Amino acid sequence: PFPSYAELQQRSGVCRGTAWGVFGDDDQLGTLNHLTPERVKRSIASVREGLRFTLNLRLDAFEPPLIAHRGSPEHHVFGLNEFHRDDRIDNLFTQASTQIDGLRHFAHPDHGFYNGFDATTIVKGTPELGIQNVAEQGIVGRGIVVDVGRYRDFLGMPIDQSSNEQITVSTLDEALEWQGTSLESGDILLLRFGWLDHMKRLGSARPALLQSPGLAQLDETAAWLWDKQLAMVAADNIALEAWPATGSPLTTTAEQTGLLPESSHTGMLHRILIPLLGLTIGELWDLDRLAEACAQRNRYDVLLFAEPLTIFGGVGSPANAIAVI
Ligand code: UVW
Repeated sequence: PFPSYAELQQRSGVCRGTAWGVFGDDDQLGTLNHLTPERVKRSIASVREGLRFTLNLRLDAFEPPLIAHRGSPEHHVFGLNEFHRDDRIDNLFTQASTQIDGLRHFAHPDHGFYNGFDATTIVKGTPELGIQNVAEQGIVGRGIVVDVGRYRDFLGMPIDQSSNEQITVSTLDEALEWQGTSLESGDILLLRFGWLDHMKRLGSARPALLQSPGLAQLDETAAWLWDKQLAMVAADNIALEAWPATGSPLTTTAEQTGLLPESSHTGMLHRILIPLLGLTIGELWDLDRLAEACAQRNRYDVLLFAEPLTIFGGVGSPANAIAVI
């Protein structure tokens, strides 16, 4: 039987609280292992009309960049003669726009990288936990859109998109129930908070200091995502979880003892989801048009494809995500 989140907390030794070894001692895919051939086959049932929705923003969607240290891509078009064109992109930060964050992205300060891979192997030119592992398989499965933003509008309590409101799992449960949708093992969760729509409307008027509503930095969030046996979770906001993080209960021992100074990563759910649970994350996914189509049809399941770039030893990648309904 598949271990529950509560059971993971009962494990002994270095594995306490982690999913290390659950998918195999050498596993490098984490929860993407839930995408079994049977589930991939079943996801085709979500295609009723053959309508395609790209979930990708432009690579240069944000100018100035959303996150200061992830600069803007510089696109060059050149030709060997006047009848020929090639192009090149310099300064491509793989996580500057619609992205997949792979299992290299975060280590837990107390425990390290997913499945115990040594930090010294997580460098350029090595394969460990690289995004090429995901690209070799491709991500294909049943996606479930959960339109949390629309649900909160319906309640007459719109999410404050300029805040870092913590969205709890009880809101996710309510939104699923409101939609009449239930999750199955192996689903890919597509969370629309409405934040990206808000950013699009603000355009260049967006504030320099970003805040974004998102998943609550609580242990119960990690438990919910794990126990639903989700293959992957993607959202239309900047970090999937609320940003900046306010999750002081998730502060690590390394920080409590002063070994690691507090930073913008302090309290982040990322530190549980990626290294401890092996969950691949999607951020800045443009779910607006898809969610509108889902609402019109009152149907929220989709066939989802996402194919990261085959970057050997890559941390993240543009998502290249498409939904078909
Ligand atoms: C943020 O930095 C806000 O999130 P991520 O590193 O996952 O893109």
